[in-house]
Amino acid sequence: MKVSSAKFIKSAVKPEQYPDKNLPEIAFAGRSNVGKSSLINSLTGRKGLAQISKTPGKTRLLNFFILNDKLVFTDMPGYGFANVPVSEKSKWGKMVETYLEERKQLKAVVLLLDSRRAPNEDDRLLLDWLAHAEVPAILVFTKIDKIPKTRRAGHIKSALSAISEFIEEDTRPVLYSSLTGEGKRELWAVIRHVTVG
Ligand SMILES: Nc1nc2c(ncn2[C@@H]2O[C@H](COP(=O)(O)OP(=O)(O)O)[C@@H](O)[C@H]2O)c(=O)[nH]1
Ligand SMILES: [Mg+2]
Repeated sequence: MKVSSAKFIKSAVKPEQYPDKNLPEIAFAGRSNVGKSSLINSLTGRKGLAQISKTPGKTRLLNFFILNDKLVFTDMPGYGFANVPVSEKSKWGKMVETYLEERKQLKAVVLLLDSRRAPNEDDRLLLDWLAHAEVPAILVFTKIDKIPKTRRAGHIKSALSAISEFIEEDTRPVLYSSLTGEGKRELWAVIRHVTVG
């Protein structure tokens, strides 16, 4: 998609704070440092867009963006920080679970996984919530430029085996590099597919 405008709308925790736009919505989730901000910036061609989600006070919130006045992106807070207090974790859990269950216009969640690492318990928990809320997951392996082409298939296969109970057997994840732009057309095609109609 050609992004001619991309704007931050607002941050939210609770449903009454979500933007009241009735437009198709795609959310982005993943472990902290997985490359989420880089991917959102790469997809939209806006270097500073996801920086907004890093500003103090916004890092633990749902941050909503609108593209071309017709598609909403939700940047979900990154998970898996070391030393996060239990109370923070449960607040995060409640916010995320509520969003997944209540947001009617949410078409899919793009789950980012680091190509070099095995999915962990936090990734599995999110996949479990997605399944319960019946929200489709779009799997994206980030930082694929760090894996030589000859070793990619093996890496991806073993990563997928760690989450096999949550995915269809024929799942084809998108391999993405925010550095080179690899995977960008493919991910847009998947997003377009889930947001039409
Ligand atoms: N080589 C490579 N590095 C990446 C890629 N995406 C992100 N990074 C780096 O990974 C680090 C974390 O990225 P960031 O987008 O801030 O992750 P976030 O915490 O998930 O938002 C930064 O140093 C990025 O430059 C990628 O596709 N390839
Ligand atoms: Mg970020």
